[in-house]
Amino acid sequence: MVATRQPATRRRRSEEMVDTAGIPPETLLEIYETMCLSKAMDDRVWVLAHSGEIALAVSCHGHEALQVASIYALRRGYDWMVPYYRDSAAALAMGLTPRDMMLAFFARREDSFSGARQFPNHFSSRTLNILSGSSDIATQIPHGVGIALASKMRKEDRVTITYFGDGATSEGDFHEAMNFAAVLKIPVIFLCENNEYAISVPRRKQMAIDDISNKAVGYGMPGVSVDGRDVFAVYRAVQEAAARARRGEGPTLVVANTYRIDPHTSNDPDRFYRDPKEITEQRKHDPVLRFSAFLNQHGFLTEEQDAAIAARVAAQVDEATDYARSAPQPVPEDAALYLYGN
Ligand SMILES: Cc1ncc(C[n+]2csc(CCOP(=O)(O)OP(=O)(O)O)c2C)c(N)n1
Repeated sequence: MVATRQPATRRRRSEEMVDTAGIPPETLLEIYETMCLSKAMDDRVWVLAHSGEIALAVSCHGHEALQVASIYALRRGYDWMVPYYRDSAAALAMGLTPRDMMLAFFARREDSFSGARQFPNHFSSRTLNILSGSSDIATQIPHGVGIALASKMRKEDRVTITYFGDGATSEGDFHEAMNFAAVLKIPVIFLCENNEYAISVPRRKQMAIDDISNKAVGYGMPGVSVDGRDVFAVYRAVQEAAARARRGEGPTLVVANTYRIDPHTSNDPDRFYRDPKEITEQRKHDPVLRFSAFLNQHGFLTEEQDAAIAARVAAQVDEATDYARSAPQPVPEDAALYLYGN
């Protein structure tokens, strides 16, 4: 995953003090591998969509650091994740597998999200605490607040994180959810993935403020704005928001600023609304390459380890693609399943 590799450091970890926000070395590698897996899945799914094998691809390229770091800052398997359609790296970090995802992309009978009923990129898992969502922008935000309210009423110390884009912060659902959560001190983290666009609408045409976290002020909750391409900045902000929520102090708005490198979806002709030079410039800040360079520079990742990760990731994506491609289609007799009570 390293494009222009820094020379591998010869220093041993124990000889230098590197601030990793308390994340142990083996977890750093796990985070990195999940980011690489997400990127490889996005690349594969993009090709499958353009070759007509699957209906649609939605890439989170540029969002990998913020999504994976935010999940690792929580208690996976215990806390709740309420995603939107761009959250595939976060879903992988929660424990979904490439096979789970490919079965849904190919709309196979075995698809565990919905038995091939959902729109692409609408991940869910009962066992991993990932809520199924709809495609309507921002509707998942009040759902996340509702789940977090249930945790509070049950006196559990579970936190819910709900994700959404910059465009979603213009929706009524966002405002109502923020207000309700702040008034009732609900243990929810609002994580805004600011990628500068809502399809073709740039952020400056969407809102008159520069820092989206200022929106928190109007509801009486803390709002923090961080570099969404920096694993550690996001990890710290979410960890603090989660601690606050578990202490009963209520919600936090975390805004992770990044850039959407790929078009909105595989059907989006983005050349009509943004300059390709802008994308070329932003690619230099690719969060996966940035994290790889950090790990390499500080002796957490050797070239051999990086090659092994790339091989594992490629094998997983190949296996998932082959499995889903040849998995059985849904059958007509199942069409009404999950729609009506029996
Ligand atoms: C209520 C609603 N309005 C419009 C749409 C069409 N739509 C789909 S994605 C999208 C842009 C959302 O942008 P943002 O929230 O910034 O997320 P991003 O896709 O950039 O990650 C819009 C307007 C929709 N799905 N739902």
